Amino acid sequence: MSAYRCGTVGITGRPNVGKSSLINRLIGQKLTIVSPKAQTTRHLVSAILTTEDAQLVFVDAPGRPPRTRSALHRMLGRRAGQAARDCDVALLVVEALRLQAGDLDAIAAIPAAQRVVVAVNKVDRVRDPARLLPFLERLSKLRDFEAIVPVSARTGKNLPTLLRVLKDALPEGPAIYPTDQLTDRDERFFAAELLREKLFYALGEELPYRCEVSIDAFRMARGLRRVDATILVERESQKGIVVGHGGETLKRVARAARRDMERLFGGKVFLNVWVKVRANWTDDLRVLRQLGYSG
Ligand SMILES: Nc1nc2c(ncn2[C@@H]2O[C@H](COP(=O)(O)OP(=O)(O)OP(=O)(O)O)[C@@H](O)[C@H]2O)c(=O)[nH]1
Ligand SMILES: [Mg+2]
Repeated sequence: MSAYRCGTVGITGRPNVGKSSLINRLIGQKLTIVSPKAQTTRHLVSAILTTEDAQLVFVDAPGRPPRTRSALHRMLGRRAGQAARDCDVALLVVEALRLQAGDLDAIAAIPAAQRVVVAVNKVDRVRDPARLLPFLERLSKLRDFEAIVPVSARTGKNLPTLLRVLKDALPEGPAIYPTDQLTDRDERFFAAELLREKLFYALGEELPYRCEVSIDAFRMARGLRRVDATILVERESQKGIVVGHGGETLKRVARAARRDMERLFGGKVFLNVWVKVRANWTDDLRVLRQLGYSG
């Protein structure tokens, strides 16, 4: 029998290529939030996959923001590169047939000595398979990769191959997390993230980037989780949009978030949500630190 392997897999790639979707599909649980909009992920989240012969610790990370606009963007930019630096193997995610400047930036930010596996995601969208081979060839010239695997987070195509390649690239060693542990984050963190994800779906193009969620209280009482959350926005007018006509938008967002929390936590949740204005929170270092953005 081959030796047990264990290590960290740091995700990198431009925004919206499906990094978080891929992790969720590999783990088989929604641990990291996903949306059709770029820059959904803001935090480093570990998702742990334990199998009979290996433990893989996937570290999800934000895609590299295109421009350095606010203090929040600068922090996200630092996190984008960090996961691929501080890991045993980097997993670069690109979109099939869509190589852009952001992909090249992500590749350039990976240290030369780092092992890199490439997942060419969203192959379910490729209409003409003949175009895939030249694309893979073009990719292979960009850097010395351990492997390039065409996959689909949506259909699950080729994910067993991707897992095998990643396992082979990990060092030998015993599991570092208990075998039933799925993540390094607590329920409080997921409560905030799931609520933030619903804002990405409910609000227009710009507003999700002006919103953040903080959890004011998280208590367990007689089998019920009571969660008090605040959605921060930057302006009074934004608060109006988040609350919506007759409070409809906020109600819808809270209901969807509560359902996801109940699914993830496996129990009933009572969720209270407020909306507060914190002018310029995306540029306020003190507020950003309170929200868990550091460095
Ligand atoms: N068709 C198709 N869509 C996918 C696939 N994987 C992800 N998507 C979609 O791509 C969009 C972005 O997915 P995310 O997982 O949030 O992407 P990300 O790279 O984590 O994005 P950021 O966190 O913003 O950097 C979502 O709408 C997903 O449903 C796939 O294999 N096929
Ligand atoms: Mg993401």
